[in-house]
Amino acid sequence: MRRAVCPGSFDPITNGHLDIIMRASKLFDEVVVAVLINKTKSTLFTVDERMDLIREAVRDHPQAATNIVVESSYGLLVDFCKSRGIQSIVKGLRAVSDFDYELQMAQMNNRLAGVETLFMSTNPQYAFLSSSLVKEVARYGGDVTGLIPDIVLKHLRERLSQDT
Ligand code: COD
Repeated sequence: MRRAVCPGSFDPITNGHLDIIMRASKLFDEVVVAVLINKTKSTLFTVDERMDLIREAVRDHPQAATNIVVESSYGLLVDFCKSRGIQSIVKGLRAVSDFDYELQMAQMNNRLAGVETLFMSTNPQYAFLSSSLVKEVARYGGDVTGLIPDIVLKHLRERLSQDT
């Protein structure tokens, strides 16, 4: 079985993430979306909330795929890959600015465990998109409709209204 992981913080999932996940699901038998836990990073949504939002976003997608599973992991991504028999990591590349760090991580992950990283070019309509920018814009009242799945938009608005 060809299995790949799409790793990230997903705080929260954006349409840029979702586009990569859906495209990866057409290339692999199974795609595991892994929410990586970084205890030094504060997040707006808990790990469980982020996983639920990903599941709902995938379910609501017009091309909903049944070969996408969502899990969480703590520690090295390559250890997660080994424990699940995952041979490939799929990452989205937005711009040259992503490339340096992504290349470093890809080479380190290959050195650590022989896991391959495959890069997919972002859909141009989401090239400027990141979870942090979405949160910042939404926090100050900007409209992020169309940049994140509708279900995420609903939860983001609720969460930010509790924060103020
Ligand atoms: N379009 C396309 N792809 C996108 C977009 C977009 N608009 N936005 C993000 N992406 C893709 C990128 O590939 C990105 O890497 C991925 O989605 C996840 O994005 P984020 O922002 O949710 O997640 P990050 O960047 O915080 O995730 C970093 C990881 C958690 C993947 C990384 O830190 C990691 O692997 N951590 C585990 C610990 C580890 O193994 N460390 C050693 C690494 S060598």
